[in-house]
Amino acid sequence: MNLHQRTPAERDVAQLDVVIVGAGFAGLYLLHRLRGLGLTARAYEAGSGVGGTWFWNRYPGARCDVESMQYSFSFDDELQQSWKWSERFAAQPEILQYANHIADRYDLRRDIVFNTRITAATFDESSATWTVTTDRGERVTARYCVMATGCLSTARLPNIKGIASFQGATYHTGHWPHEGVDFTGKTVGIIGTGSSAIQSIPVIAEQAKHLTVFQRTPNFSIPSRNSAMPAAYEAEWKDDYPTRRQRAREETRNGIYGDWGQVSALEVSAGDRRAEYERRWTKGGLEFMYAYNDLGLKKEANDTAAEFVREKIREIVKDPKTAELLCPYSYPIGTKRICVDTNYFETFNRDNVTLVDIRSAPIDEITPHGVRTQDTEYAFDCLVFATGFDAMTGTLEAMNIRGRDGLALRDEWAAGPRTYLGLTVAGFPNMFLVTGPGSPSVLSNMIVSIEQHVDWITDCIAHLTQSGSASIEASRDAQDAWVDHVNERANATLYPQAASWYMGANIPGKPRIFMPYIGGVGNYRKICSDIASDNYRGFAIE
Ligand code: N01
Repeated sequence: MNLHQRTPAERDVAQLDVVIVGAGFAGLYLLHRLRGLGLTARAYEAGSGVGGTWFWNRYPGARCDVESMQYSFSFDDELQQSWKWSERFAAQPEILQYANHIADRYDLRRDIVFNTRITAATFDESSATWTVTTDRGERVTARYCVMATGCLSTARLPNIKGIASFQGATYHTGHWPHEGVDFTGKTVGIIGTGSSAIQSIPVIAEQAKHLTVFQRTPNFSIPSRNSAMPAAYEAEWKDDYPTRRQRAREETRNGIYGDWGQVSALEVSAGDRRAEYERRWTKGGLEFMYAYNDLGLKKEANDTAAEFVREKIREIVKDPKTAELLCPYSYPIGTKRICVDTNYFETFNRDNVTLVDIRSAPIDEITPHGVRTQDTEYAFDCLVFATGFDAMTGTLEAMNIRGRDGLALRDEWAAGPRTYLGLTVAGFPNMFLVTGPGSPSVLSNMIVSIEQHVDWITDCIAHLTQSGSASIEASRDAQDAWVDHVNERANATLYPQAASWYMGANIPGKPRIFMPYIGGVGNYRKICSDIASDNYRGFAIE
């Protein structure tokens, strides 16, 4: 039955076991697992289709920087054996096709309400239930509420004077028009040089009459060396899937099976180190950063990798002044999300591409016709904002989430997010977060982390259902201890040295807290399992 065919009154009284916010990969898998438990669940999705991040981020060049053989579900062997990826790194349309395949294969759409945004969620203590409210004025009540809202789902426009006055077309990479954009013959300005910009700049440059890139902070990027999926490589993976998936889940820092170096960058000779970086640069992809085990920990070790990449930039980019502007110096490599590209630095050798350094001459204003920096005025037909997201907390805080005693999540997190395991929040019984702050989430292969969280949450709900319990809530003490542990692990690394979105530094006024858990997915999985096995240590169950 199509849920929208029900009358408002029928919808108002609907009682579910679980209400899910979001139908990206997390919401889809959760719905599938909950159905398997015989529970009633429904997902609400703001978009008109499934796929979450891959539904919204349709900018030119969008693709995943985790290899396709690994950026995919492992819970169903038939699925992973039968699905065929066409490229080593899948592009957005193919990943979206995969999300749609998941929805169809497991018949999930009948329990997803599309084009509907959850605006509020309120816990009622007397019944231990959540009531969520939609932007269509519907309310639905459920025992449990799971926020499968993604980590990068609130796109952010910069607070630049005059932004609304621009008379040409404007686009945000995270909200790209579904029909695509034809930049042929256009003069285009793009603001931002993060992962989204680094992927889209080479593709837009091929189309546009002229592309001007406004860069505030240069980024480290590694070539992907993407290719059509080699048949032998696919077969090797499919033959060995159980072992590789298990190792990715249990033994790695980030849920990616790969060539992890076991020694310090400082233990080997300069020549050997150079050869190793060269080998990894030639192979392409994120594995460059796995070369040594202390690149994220020791500045001296990190400097060796950073300088190698800067040398590559100087080699690739012909104009020495442009090359130098593209070289990052202000943070250790990897402490802002490392980028993976196809022809990014090469694109600055094109005659129709100009790099503008807005660190030395900031943007003063967006005008009706373009952009005015402190020293120059630029005219454009189109402006692209590749300016990122209010990451990890933005989507949750945009909803009016109220727990015990009317407590608002926004207020609880005013000084930064506080969670127990990144899965739950004290004061918010029966609410779960998938890949929330305080879990490995954005530092990991998201699908590995999503599967782990969804499995943990469904096991927990099964346990509560079987034991006849009505509610589960993290204790403040357990939460405080977890937050301390998350901070302690982060502070032992170089990561807090970067003004990154991991730190909330891209949003004026956002507390500077390193939000994800950097203790590693293998280690984290074990902690979560041990806590569940120990009768849900740190939780009150009633
Ligand atoms: O966003 P970002 P993104 N004036 O926040 C600049 C994932 N992802 O969408 O660094 C001028 O990284 C800002 O400058 P600065 C991935 O996890 C994955 O690119 O703050 N500039 C920066 O250059 C990634 O990390 C994939 O100085 C302004 C840029 O805008 C995350 O999504 C692909 C500005 C924002 O970069 C976010 O990436 C794409 C202002 N007022 C994304 N405000 C893959 O899997 C911001 N900027 C490959």
